[in-house]
Amino acid sequence: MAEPAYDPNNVFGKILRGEMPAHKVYEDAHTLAFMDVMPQGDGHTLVIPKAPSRGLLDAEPETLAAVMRSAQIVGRAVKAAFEADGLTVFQFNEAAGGQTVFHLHVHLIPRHEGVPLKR
Ligand code: DGP
Repeated sequence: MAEPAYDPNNVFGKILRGEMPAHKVYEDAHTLAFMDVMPQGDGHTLVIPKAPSRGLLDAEPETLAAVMRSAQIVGRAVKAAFEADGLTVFQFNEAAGGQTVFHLHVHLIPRHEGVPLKR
């Protein structure tokens, strides 16, 4: 089945266009990273592409490469900043897959031994 079309009227599209505020921590030509407003752990950060991608399934390969490059850069930085023991990375696709904001994003959560996620 074809993936639904990208709708630019989503909160991350608005953040990219400067129509909504965000606590930005990293930006390059192809991606933006900012803090999650409903963190599941200290340092919970999101990495998004500037390209209009709904999720993993419709994104161009170049977009996925740029997002994962930035996820590595930002993941290293938040793990160090929060003196974490590890890093959890996850990504959801479509409502049935747990996605609530329909602009591709990768979650990065620094993790400490024995500390569960908040929800
Ligand atoms: P999901 O689509 O299930 O991967 O989750 C979307 C995440 O985006 C969720 O952890 C909360 C976060 N979020 C939702 N709205 C905003 C917002 O306006 N600003 C920021 N910074 N994060 C948001």
